[in-house]
Parts: sequence; structure tokens; C-alpha cells
Amino acid sequence: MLKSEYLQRVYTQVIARDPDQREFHQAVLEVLESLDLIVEKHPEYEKHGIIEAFVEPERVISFRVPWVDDQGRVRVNRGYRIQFSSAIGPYKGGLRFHPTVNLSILKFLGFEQILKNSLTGLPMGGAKGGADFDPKGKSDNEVMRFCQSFMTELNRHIGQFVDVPAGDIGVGAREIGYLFGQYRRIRGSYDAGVLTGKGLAFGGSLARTEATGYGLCYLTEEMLKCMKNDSFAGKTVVISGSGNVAIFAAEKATALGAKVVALSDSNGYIHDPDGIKLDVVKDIKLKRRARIKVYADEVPGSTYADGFRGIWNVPCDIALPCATQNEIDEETAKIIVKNGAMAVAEGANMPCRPEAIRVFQEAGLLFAPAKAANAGGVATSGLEMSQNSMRYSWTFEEVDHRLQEIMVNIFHNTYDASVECDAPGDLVVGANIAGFLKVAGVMLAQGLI
Ligand code: NDP
Ligand code: 2IT
Repeated sequence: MLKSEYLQRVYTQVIARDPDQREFHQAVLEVLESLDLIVEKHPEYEKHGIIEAFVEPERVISFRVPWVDDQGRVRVNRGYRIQFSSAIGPYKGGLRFHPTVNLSILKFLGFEQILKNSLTGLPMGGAKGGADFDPKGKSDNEVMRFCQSFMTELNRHIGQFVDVPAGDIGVGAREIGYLFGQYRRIRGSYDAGVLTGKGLAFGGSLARTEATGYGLCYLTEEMLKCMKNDSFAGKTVVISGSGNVAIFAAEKATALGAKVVALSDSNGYIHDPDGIKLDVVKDIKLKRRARIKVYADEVPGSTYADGFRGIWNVPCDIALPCATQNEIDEETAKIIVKNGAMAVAEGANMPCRPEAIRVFQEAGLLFAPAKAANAGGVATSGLEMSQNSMRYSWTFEEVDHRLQEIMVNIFHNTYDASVECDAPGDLVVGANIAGFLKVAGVMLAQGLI
């Protein structure tokens, strides 16, 4: 139950409107619990209906995506784009292609994206989209035909000043290339800034591929330094997932002196007590698009076990969940604590259930929430948009340096906000409030209501 009668009323209405959207309810409740600490000081929010508007997407687009498989059969998937908030800039956020995609998941992701993008300090609104299409086991040609069909519908809703999609689960450089090609053909215009995560030869930014994982480690390093006078050096790290975010988080954690000993995919996990060999992982996952299990076949001394949750039985100092939402529940969190971890930072979006976060915080672990910790990806997307507008490219070092600055600033703004609302060190509260105050201020200033 929320303390504020106003916030409780808004939350009750969110549930009544869409009773089945559990992930969305979860994301909204977490933010409203944080706002409960400040809402009394801001009667203007209720007067102007700010919270009611904030939890309702500006636009929800749903469409049919027909495509032809390699056997010549017509398949039909469902595509979406949730344009959640354009208060502080054009809608911005990734596209997810995964069989579990539905409105609840995309609304939670779009909602969190508003606050995450606000924290970056760059002018980007919040959005998310995708389809219940499973790229696994599909040929390149099938993926291409799917992307072309998806963009044939999506193109009318996006643009560099309107809505700028990027990648997420199941959408990487290959998919963005096909999507951009179709956009360009349909529109007859080279609008590089309409998508981010593009190939380097057609307007992509150096360091965008690495950005989410690197950014996660930059923020975590700053958190360790400022809150525990410590660092990654000499620490044992476990990272779930083995996709874009996980691989580059492992690369940066290793560069900062840590030893990464486990990675996973949706089938199981690998454990390499000597430290994961990233060149092998990159070859398996990025080049061969094979399963993580192959690592244990090829690297002596490493082991594979079925079941992706088992990875959290591997003891670590720092846990970086980088796979998907709600993979760490209360019981799993207790195992991580019992095994002696000191910090958890979310590379994935909402990988920890609320009860798990409580377990970490009550046990005194440092906890960095996704909105702050994984904002480096979208921040670098913002830098890609800047470079596209200038028709110019920065070097890897320039982009990486800006990314580091942004992540350090996000940590401090988040930490300071937690102190200001009497929850010092609670970065969940800090990220929600620091992100929200800016968006709410703009909604009031623009008179959206
Ligand atoms: P990828 O598609 O590159 O990799 C996803 C990884 O997570 C794979 O190892 C995949 O395993 C695993 N995974 C996906 N779904 C599930 C599931 N239901 N259960 C168990 N494992 C699963 O995606 P990203 O690395 O880009 O994304 C990972 C997370 O990071 C997501 O939460 C995403 O929203 C978030 N994120 C991504 C950003 C980006 O820039 N890409 C930016 C900020 C956050 P398998 O191969 O078996 O499916
Ligand atoms: O969740 C995320 O922040 C992303 N998938 C990246 C979005 C983006 O627009 O770069």
C-alpha cells in the first residue's frame, strides 16, 4: 500500500485498466514507491494530473508482420511500438525480437526507458518496441525478410525527430542493418539518425556495441569507489547472459582487473574458475551464433550445467545480471548474499524481482538499478544521433570518454538524489527520483495536461 492516497489511486487505476500486465505493474509500483517519498512536497503533480499522464503511454502501436520463410510458407508475427513519453525529446528505445514479447513487457521497458533516458542528461524521450518473432534458428534471409516486413509498417511511425529505435534482445547489428535498408528504400531519403546501433560504414558510432556493458562497469566502479572505497580489481564476477550486454560487461570488468568466472544463456551456464576466455565466447556467440554450452566443449577446465538459474550458485564478489527480466527471485538473492557477494549491478532491464532487491539492500550489498546502471547503451545511442546530425564521427576514445563521464554523472546524480530524500545510498530511490523530477518538470513547463 502506498502512503500517498493520490499515488495509490493512480496505481489502482493502472491495474484496473490492464489487469494482466504484471511486468508493467511491477515497474510502475517500484517507481511510485520512490515517488511516495516526495509527492507530498509537490501538490502540483496531482493538480495537473502529472502521475496519471506519466503512467499512460502517449501512443501504443500494434501491427501485423507477415513474412515468408525459406520453405515458402507465410508466417505472421505481431509487432509493436510503445511511444511512451516525448516530454524531453523524440521517443527513443530499443526493439526486442523474442517469443515472449507482449504488451506488458514492452510497456514496462518503455516506462523504465523514460527515466533511464532522463538520467543520461541527453534529450531523449522513452519508447520500446519489438515483435514475438524468434530469430533463433532462422536463416539470414528469413531474418532479413522479417525485418523488411516489420519496417514496412514501422517506418510511418518513426523518424530522426519523431522516434529513434535501436537494438535490444534479439536485435543487433545484423537486424538494424536490414531495418535501416528497408527504411531507406521506402522513404527514398538517407536519414541516418532514424535508427541507432547502425554499422560503422553507414552512420553507426564507434563504441555503441560495447557501450551498455562498458557503461555498466564504469558506473559499478564509481559506486564501489565512492560507497566502499573499493574497485573491480581482484574481484570474482558472475555475469548472466552471453549476449551484447554480458560480453562487453565481461570485457570491461576483466580490463578493470576482475576475474569473470561464469556466463549463461537461456539453456544453462558455463563455469571457468580460471577466468572466462572472451575471444572464445565472442567466436561462439557473435560469429557462430552457437550456444554457450560449446565453450565447455572447447575450453579444458571449464564446465557446463543445464538450467540458467544455476549460475547464481557460483560464488562471486560482484553479480552482474545481464540476461532478462525477473531472473533473480528472493531465493536466488539469498544464495548470492550467502555466498558473500558485496555488490549487484543490473545490466539487463529489471532482472531482479522487488523481493530480491530488498534482500540485497537489507544485507548491506551495494545495488545499482538498471535505469542507472545500463543507461550507457542508450546514452551512446544519443551520441550516435549527435554524430549523425553533425555528419561526422568521433574516435572510439572520444565516444568512450563521453560514455565514462555520463556514467560517473549518473552515479552521482542518483546518489545525491537518494541523500536528498532521506534514503542515502538507496540507488533505486535515487534513480527513480532523479529521473522523474526532470520529466515532471518538463511536463509542467510544456503544459501537456
Ligand atoms: P542479446 O539478445 O544480445 O542477449 C540476450 C542474452 O540473454 C542471451 O544470452 C539470451 O540467451 C539471454 N536471455 C534472453 N532471454 C532470456 C530468457 N527469457 N531467459 C534466460 N535467458 C535469456 O540481448 P542484450 O544483451 O542486448 O540484452 C540483454 C539485457 O540487457 C536485456 O534485458 C536488455 O533489455 C538489456 N539492455 C540491452 C541494451 C543494449 O544496448 N543492447 C541496453 C540496455 C539494456 P539465449 O541466447 O538463450 O536466448
Ligand atoms: O534498454 C535499453 O536501454 C536499450 N535496449 C538501448 C536503447 C537505445 O535506444 O539504444
